[in-house]
Amino acid sequence: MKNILVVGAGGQIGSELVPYLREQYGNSNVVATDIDKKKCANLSDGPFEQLDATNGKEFHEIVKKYKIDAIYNMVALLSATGEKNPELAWKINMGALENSLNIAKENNCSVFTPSSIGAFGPTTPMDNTPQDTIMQPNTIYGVCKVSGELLSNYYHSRFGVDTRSVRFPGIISNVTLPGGGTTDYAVEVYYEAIKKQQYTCNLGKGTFLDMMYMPDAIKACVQLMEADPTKLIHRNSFNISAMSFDPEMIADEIAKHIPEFKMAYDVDKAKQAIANSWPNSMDDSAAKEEWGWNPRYNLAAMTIDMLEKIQEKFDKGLI
Ligand code: AKB
Repeated sequence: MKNILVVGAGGQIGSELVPYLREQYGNSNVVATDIDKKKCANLSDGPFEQLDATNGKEFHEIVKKYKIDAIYNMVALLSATGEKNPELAWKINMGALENSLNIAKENNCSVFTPSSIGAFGPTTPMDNTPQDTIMQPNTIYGVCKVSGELLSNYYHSRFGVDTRSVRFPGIISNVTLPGGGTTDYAVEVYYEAIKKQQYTCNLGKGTFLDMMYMPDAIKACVQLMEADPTKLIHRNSFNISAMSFDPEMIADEIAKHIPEFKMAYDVDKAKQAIANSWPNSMDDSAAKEEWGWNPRYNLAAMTIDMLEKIQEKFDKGLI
């Protein structure tokens, strides 16, 4: 039986990854940690430790205490927030990763840490972006992601650490809101559609980006960590996608269920510049071939589920 540590458990992905891992491996085998205890209030059915992941000593003590075998490092300041404070973004994003890798090396743990479409930049081929291609991001978030991919590959080849990663697209969920990302509009639009039947989008028409529904994102993390290592040609990091759309397409899909829904536009220049530097759609055939990546949700199926779940919250007065 594996002992798993999730670092950054209170974030958008961590808050749904922990319950999924606890279902798979048992509550007591999955330790949740976050710098903010309040964000993990719903994870009280298993062990929790408050942890600033940039504090290597405390991080190491927790790994020892729970005899951890696998670390999921979900700590990150996202792309738009990162541009507001690049030094902090580097310190947090790289600090958490560096500690995860060093502690994994010393304690023989495997490490999952997400990369992102943000690892690509304006010189990357935009359509059907290849698995192995030019990566010259112009955001600090992207610089951290490329550095993280390289560092994780280095720890694998040099020290034999079992490092694995995916390049996540925008992740859409109805549980925890994202914060400070360029793709956040694709979550906010569903909440506003239920609450006000209208939404003002901060990215322009025609801005195509890869996206994914949270159940597929969670499945990807665990499926890759469980994959047969002999089948993995790549490690850090795999392109994965489930759909690619622009704001007009998501608005049209929502309008099929809420006919009065209207989308307006008020473009945020900083976010638009970031979105323009990212791929329109990625080629994820390497993930399909090497570990069986196979997403379940497309835009239509995700929209039905999102609207249903958010409507339930609205009816209960939770939002
Ligand atoms: C962001 O928009 O910063 C993230 C991402 C695509 O990595 N959602």
